[in-house]
Amino acid sequence: MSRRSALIATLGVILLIALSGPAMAGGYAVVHLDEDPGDVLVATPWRFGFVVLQHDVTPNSDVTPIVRALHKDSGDEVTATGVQQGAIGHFVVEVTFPRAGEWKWSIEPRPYAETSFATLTVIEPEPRSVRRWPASPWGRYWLKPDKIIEQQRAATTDRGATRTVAILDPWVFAPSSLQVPPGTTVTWVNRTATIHAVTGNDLAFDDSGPIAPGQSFSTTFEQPGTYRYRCGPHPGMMEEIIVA
Ligand SMILES: [Cu+2]
Repeated sequence: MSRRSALIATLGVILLIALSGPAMAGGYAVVHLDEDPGDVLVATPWRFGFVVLQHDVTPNSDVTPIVRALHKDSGDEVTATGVQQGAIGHFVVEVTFPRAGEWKWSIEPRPYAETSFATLTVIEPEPRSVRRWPASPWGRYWLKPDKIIEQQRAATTDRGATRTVAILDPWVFAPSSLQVPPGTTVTWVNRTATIHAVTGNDLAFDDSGPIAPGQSFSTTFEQPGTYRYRCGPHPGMMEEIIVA
């Protein structure tokens, strides 16, 4: 009898260990887009494909992938459900954005947690009648668009400090809480052998896409506030950036 209860207790402990900590986060899936989004136009269906990989290794069709996009200015939400097509674990979906501007978006391969992607800029289609550049070849030298953008970028990031958050085993962000002045660029470096992602709870937070081992992701925090974030595929990894 005592031997049996000892056995039951042992089994119970094994079960508890199996269900707790990193093992529980072990059930995860990562979404990879077939290709980078490119130019996405407002009010125009955007059809694209993606692959769902269990533990970022094995293609898995046994999920319901929900695409969710939030317009950063208005908070408008668009959702769509992927349909399995082609190889195992491959899905296609069509999304139509009703507004131009920046959309924060992710794909949640239910029952697993989401993979977030870089903020998508949805653009207005260019009117055919308006010509962007003067017909004269000399106009190109006067109006070089790349230079204007570069100058604007330099002006907004010159003052910025840079800080690093390491992603370490056993799947943690270090430091867990980081306080920085406005204008700081924070870089997350994945020093583990597993894919991770930086997914902000706040609409103002520009998410990373999947960050492969050895890769990094940077974003600049302009506005004061507390920005909580998590790892999309492993939502148990959860930390914050305080901009003050
Ligand atoms: Cu992770």
